[in-house]
Amino acid sequence: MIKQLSIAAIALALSAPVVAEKKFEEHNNMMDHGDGHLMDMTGGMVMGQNTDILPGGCDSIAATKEITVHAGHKYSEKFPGTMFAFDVQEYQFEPCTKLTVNFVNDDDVRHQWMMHGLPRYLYPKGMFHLEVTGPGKISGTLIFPPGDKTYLVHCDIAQHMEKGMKGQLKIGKGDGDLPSIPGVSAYVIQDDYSDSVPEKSLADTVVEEITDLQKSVVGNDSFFSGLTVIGLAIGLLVAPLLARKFKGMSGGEVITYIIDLIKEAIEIIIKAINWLVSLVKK
Ligand SMILES: [Cu+2]
Repeated sequence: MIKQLSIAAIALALSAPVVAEKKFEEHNNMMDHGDGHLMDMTGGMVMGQNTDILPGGCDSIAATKEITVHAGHKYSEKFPGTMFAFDVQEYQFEPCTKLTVNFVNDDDVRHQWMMHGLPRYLYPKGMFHLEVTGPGKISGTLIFPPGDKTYLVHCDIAQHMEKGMKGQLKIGKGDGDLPSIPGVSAYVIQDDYSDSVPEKSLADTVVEEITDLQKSVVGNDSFFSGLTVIGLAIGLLVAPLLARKFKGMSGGEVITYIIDLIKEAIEIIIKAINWLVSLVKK
């Protein structure tokens, strides 16, 4: 019985799930669902793939190009306020170019390289889309339409574009810059921190005044801070007075006396603060 139990325990230990880091995956064994839609069971997807149909207005394929695009958190480091980015924010190609995009996800989350505004008769939903979940690589091909136009490329996962994962792809001369492309064009909504600087509080004002006072009394490079010096001076003056006062008093009397003293001290401090504030406001 004991032997059986120990075998069961060993079996349980061996079957315990091991949390392994996800390995880089080449998504090159895709199921073809037709209409340029390919996907696999491990988070790889291509939509709008077109390797051979010439868009209307293109006499022939003008050029055949290939690029590798990286997506990852680390590429956002050069753009303050962002969290995600592609390694490159701007691309330019001749009209009617056949482009193969190798999309590499350097993060452990899901990323996309999605291009919008393509002719819908050729690209379902006007879109060319590459997607990889976790570290990996996927490739897709499309043929650009003719004409000068600027296309948005972005990651459509919630908040990834807003946090920096977007770029622009110009066909020909393009037709202007899109807004909020990190490092390329101005943000539509610029971060504004001007209201977040808190107004000076009364306590800050008092501390500043006291510090100034200390500097004028003790100087800046004194070993003792001004406050220490003031504290020591008060202590030296008050201690012998108190010692004389407490002679012959009962414990209760001493406590009552100290509380009265503290009350008086607080009143004096409040008066001093009011005076300092009135000085500042002048
Ligand atoms: Cu993303």
